[in-house]
Amino acid sequence: MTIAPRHDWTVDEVEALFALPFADLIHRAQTVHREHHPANTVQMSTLLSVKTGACPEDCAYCPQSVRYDTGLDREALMAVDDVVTRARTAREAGATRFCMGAAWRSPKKRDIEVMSAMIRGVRELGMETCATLGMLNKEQARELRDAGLDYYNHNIDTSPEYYDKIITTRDFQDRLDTLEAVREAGMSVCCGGIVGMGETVRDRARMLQVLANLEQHPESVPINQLVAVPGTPLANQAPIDPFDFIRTIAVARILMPSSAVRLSAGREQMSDELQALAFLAGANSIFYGEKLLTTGNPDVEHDRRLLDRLGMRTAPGVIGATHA
Ligand code: SAM
Ligand code: DTB
Ligand code: SF4
Repeated sequence: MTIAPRHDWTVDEVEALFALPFADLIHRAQTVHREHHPANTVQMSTLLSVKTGACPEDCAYCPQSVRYDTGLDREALMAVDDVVTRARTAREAGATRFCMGAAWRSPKKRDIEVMSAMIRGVRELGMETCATLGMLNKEQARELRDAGLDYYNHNIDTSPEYYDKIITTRDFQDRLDTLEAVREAGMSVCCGGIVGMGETVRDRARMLQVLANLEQHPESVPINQLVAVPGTPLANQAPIDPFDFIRTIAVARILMPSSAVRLSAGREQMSDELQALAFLAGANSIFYGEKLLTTGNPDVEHDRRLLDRLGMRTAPGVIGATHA
């Protein structure tokens, strides 16, 4: 029997899921997964950083903040044609969604115009479109929607309680306001977070509780493992226990049964076996392509081989899922 998704989780209930014996948690997550999704199927998104570095925000994990010396070369907003060419290559490699990321606190008027042209160009290729451009107001969200943007990525990143240990240039409510603007415009929401930043299990539970208790679950929930980049304040952060990472995926799957749970940043640092466990725990989406935004990702041949070895196939994209 399929139980209707809940939006009233308490943090204690969520923490209790984290505390289950590992096998019990994975079994429960895989059971929920099969009730709501085709088994052995993974959705593939390719990322491109269309504007890189020099971001005024101070996110402690991010190599693109202007405040940290990470040796990253800044790049201005890319030309529309170049972005569309990259999207075509991603489509030919097998990606169904193309996600354009920009290191902005929030886009300016002219940025929205250029992004709109990019979105139109990518959508003409028959790909789903996603963008992550920082904070949006309602009007900006509507403009992007009108250009054909299917998904907007905007992560809450961590718990409300831990947020100011990671970012001081905005607050948690700013994130929620943008998510509301995206929803109101009628786009699909891609929203998740990062684990391995020194947060407690309760912080992880709170982060997932906030996502699960939104009026509507995000259609995509990226779970990133911190990529500890030299030069950032989190450069020397001790890595998370891999089983705790998998637990986070499993709890996300149980709380948000119909959402795509994306095994996101950090895959390059993971063994094939750990990634297989993540799929078993209910992950059914990945970032595909040799680069995330500025850091590495497994190469395409390796991922194809991994999916083959696991008997997994790729999911077709569904353009315009939430707006015609
Ligand atoms: N500037 C926009 C924003 O912050 O919303 C969009 C781009 S930002 C790079 C997108 C997301 O990438 C962040 O919210 C964070 O979750 C993730 N991210 C950035 N650096 C990361 C890192 N070193 N490890 C894991 N995830 C990271
Ligand atoms: C998300 O949750 N993870 C992606 C995407 N959304 C934009 C970004 C990961 C970035 C990892 C660090 C980098 O490559 O700069
Ligand atoms: Fe800027 Fe986004 Fe990086 Fe924060 S995560 S520093 S907002 S690019």
